[in-house]
Amino acid sequence: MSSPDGSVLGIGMIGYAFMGAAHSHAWRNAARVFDLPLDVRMAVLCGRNREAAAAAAAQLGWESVETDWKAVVERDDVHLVDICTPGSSHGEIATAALTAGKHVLCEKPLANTVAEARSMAEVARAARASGVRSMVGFNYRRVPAVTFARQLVADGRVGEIRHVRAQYLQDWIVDPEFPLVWRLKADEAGSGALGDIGAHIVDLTQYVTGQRITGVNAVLETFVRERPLPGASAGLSASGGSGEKGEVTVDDAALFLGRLDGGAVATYEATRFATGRKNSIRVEVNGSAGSIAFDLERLNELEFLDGTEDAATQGFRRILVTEPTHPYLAAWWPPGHTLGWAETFTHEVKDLVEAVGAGQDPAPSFEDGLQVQLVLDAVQRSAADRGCWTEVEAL
Ligand code: SOE
Repeated sequence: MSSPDGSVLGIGMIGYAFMGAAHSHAWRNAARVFDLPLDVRMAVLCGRNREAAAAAAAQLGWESVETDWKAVVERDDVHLVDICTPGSSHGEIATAALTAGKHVLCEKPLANTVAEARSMAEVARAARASGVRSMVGFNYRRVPAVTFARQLVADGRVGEIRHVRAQYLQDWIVDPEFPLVWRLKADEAGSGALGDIGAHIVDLTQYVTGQRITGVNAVLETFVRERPLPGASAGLSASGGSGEKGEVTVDDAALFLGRLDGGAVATYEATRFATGRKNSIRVEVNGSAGSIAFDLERLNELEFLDGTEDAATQGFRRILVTEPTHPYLAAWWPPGHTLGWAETFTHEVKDLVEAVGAGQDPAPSFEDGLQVQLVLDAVQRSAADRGCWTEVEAL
């Protein structure tokens, strides 16, 4: 809900590492760029270590600190809970928050298992009946060029979609001495590259094409099966601790073929072992009337080929997606003054606050998060079955 007079939306954020910092940037800036219907207050940041959480709150702009997430959910000045913790705690926190009547923004993937995601989607559905909103944080939908690509597809500019090609490539664990951080442990992260970054390209491609994956043939690989146990605080650029080793229980790379329900065929590659590729997302869609291609390293651009043009002069054109008529851009800078990665979260917050203010359901919903989880589950089942064709369970 919001404050008693309906004008203030108090935010409580649980977790404050990489994603927490990105979300904080968005909560700080969204109302300064966009004309939001509610007055966003960064009420409280929550972390288990009071001293570290207080330092983070001061740096990131939060008014107060809690060390127990249950206290955040109970606070009267918190109307929306933003979950930036490992996947293993998403279900418990989101369920408690929604049941207490707080709107929820939950980082992706929605959960670690289909069962958890299903239960979260059910709780969200029940909460929705009393005006309580929920959203999953698939931020790459909110790159203006990606949102624009969806519009082009919906307007029929690429025709009937034949091929979807998607890659999410990182390299932060190429070094076998990189420690066993939580993202490499199945009990905390659910899966590895598959859930962490594969989930993004599943959502992104389904969003752009408007089609859903119906089945997959998959391969998962874990190249480095043991890693040094980490020191006290370990993020994406962590170093090893005691010298002792532990088992890596997630995939390092996930590759799969898929069929989409509108007739397209697709290839997906998500890996943390693409040496030299830091955070590279590339998506291409080929249709009967044209093609589009997106590259996150050039996120202000969209490549578009109009196959209906004269063949002699036809070719991919590079559209600079900075015009006021492009998604989100009217509120930003004059044309040509480009945006960055962090703004995807600002757009996420803008869309969420607008939906809450309008009494509408934001997207992607927890059902959308569950549907992505069902795709991840089919990938895991296929890989465990030597890559056999595996249908995605229905919602
Ligand atoms: C780590 O791989 C990570 O922080 C992901 O968890 C994010 O979702 C992605 O956007 C950047 O990389």
